[in-house]
Amino acid sequence: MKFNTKTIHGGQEHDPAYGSVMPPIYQTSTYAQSTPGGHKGYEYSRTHNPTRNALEKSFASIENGNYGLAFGSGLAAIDAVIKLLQPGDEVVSTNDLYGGTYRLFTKIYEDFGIKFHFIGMENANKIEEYITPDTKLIWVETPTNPMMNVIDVKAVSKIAQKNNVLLAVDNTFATPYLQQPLDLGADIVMHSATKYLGGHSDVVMGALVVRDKDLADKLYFIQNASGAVCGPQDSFLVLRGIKTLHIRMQRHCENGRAVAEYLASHPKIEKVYWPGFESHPNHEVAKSQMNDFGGMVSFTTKGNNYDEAIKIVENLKIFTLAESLGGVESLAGHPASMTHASIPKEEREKTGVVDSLIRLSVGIEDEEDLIEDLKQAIG
Ligand code: P1T
Repeated sequence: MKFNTKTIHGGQEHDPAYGSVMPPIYQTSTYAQSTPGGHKGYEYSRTHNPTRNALEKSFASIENGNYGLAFGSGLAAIDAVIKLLQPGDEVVSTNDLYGGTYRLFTKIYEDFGIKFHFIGMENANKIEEYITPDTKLIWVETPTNPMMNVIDVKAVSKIAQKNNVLLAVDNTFATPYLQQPLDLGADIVMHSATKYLGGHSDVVMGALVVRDKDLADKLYFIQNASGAVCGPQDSFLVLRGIKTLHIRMQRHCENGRAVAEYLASHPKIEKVYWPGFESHPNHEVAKSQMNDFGGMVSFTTKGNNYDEAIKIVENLKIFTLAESLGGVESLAGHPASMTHASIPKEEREKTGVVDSLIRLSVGIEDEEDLIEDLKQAIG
């Protein structure tokens, strides 16, 4: 099955009870048993729920994996991955990543004795310098949030395999429409399904997909034992969202390109971060591992003035000033004061998250309206 068919049919069966084409929302916490253990495969909805299972199969299908897991948020999915580790273990992570992921790693898991090394991974060979006998996981976000750096997943996976270390890739920005990290050698794919997979800014959810049965069993154990699962209504909404992922992504990419090119031509703009530009330092890697360049675009203004950046995001009328990304509607954010405020100023500035940086999640509205909006807001 090809990708565009998988988004609609991947892992899905018509409901056995009445043949409903969409899986029913099994809004139940528990299931009747005829005798202790005498049930139809479902005991309790933290462990299994038919609507969630349908979604988990869809996750596995679109990411070319064998096992999918759905969680109550993207961070809950990341949390489950880190729970594979033990005190004393080490993780090598991209240094430019979602602020909440950084906060989870440094403010929760460092206290449990896990050591994190945050490094730029644009040159994958640099990772080896940080690998010790205690390294158990490499954590990659690509493209990174919000600087749009692109990491060569195939090159990183070779290093991971050579050193017997798990490789997890946060595929939230790209989605499987643009890149499929398991095919590039990753062991775990993670999503904030809140974003493009859901696609309509109406759900908070996380996803993991793996191929290996042992790894899947460990993660299913953690999912059930820790309990950060999503509910059946939200599972239904994301399953519905995935059915249009390919056509939404196509338009996100077209509009992303138009917005990036417009911004690059604007005299007040200092720099535009979008991997589709030939001048982007990782453009060749992006071209080889992604099918297109996505709808996320970040930029800075000349003079790097905090107040000016705030004024621009306040002036926007079609772009909504809001956290999050990946919905049909365009959103704008100011990472330094919003999504990445939990990263200390000197740390975030090292990766380029400066005061004037604005991040756009370019939606699927009419391209001309989006450009007009940016024109009037930037002035
Ligand atoms: O918000 P949640 O569903 O828990 O997902 C966390 C997360 C993980 N990984 C990436 C790359 C993300 O972008 C996010 C969430 N990001 C935002 C809310 C944001 O505005 O960047």
